Amino acid sequence: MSSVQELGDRLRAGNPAFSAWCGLLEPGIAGLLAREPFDAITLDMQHGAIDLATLIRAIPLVVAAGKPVLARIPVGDFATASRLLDSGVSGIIAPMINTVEDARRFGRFTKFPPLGERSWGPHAAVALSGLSPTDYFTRANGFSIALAMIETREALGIVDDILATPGVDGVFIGPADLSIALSNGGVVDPASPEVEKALDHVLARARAANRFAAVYAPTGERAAVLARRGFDLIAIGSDITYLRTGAAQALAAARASAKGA
Ligand code: 3PY
Ligand code: MG
Repeated sequence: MSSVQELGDRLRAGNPAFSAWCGLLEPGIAGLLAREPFDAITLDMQHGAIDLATLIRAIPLVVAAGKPVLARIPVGDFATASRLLDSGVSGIIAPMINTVEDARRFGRFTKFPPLGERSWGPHAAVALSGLSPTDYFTRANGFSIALAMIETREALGIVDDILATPGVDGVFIGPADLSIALSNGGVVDPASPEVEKALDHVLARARAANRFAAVYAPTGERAAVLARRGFDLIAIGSDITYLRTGAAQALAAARASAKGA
């Protein structure tokens, strides 16, 4: 089965799925990271430099490595969500879902009728999924995963309604923005006590609703902590942090051994 259809199964498998996070304007980075043992690759159009054409070019590279692609869309850009699904993305992460209407619009753009209002035109997705157009139409609502970001006080207050929205398959917590919101603009601290409490609350509500719970972790160490807490999907760091960490480690090792010689 093509990885285009597999994201939901990987999230339901019981082991937490770890995703790479890409924002640099080069599709080959996602293609290369897909060859590392990540469970999925996420490309970020909200804060990353990555544009629509670059993201669409990355999809076949990641699928060829047997991994599903997730994409974070810019705030409120639900039409782009449909377009990315048409290109073979398996999961959409929508930032700043702060009202029930935001959640409804998101669900409608990511699912075909009768559940939603996604328009027909998944030419690349049909090819990459290995399905006939008819089978793609029948199955896509089941394997295209829509994750609504919870990252404000408003979203926290309506998390049950967001989780109950038709077409929304789960939530994705943005702990950095949530920390800013919960400190009334005081601090960015993705592991603050207020955020920790909110993480537990949202995770419990997602479990009760039988929906996916996903979260962003700045480091692998933090991802391990969140995996033990029970999240289904954890996105780790970013391509820029992988580069910086790798560069810093290589240089530190070189300088240390040069001194020792
Ligand atoms: C946040 O932590 O606010 C995010 O959006 C994760 O990238
Ligand atoms: Mg955010």
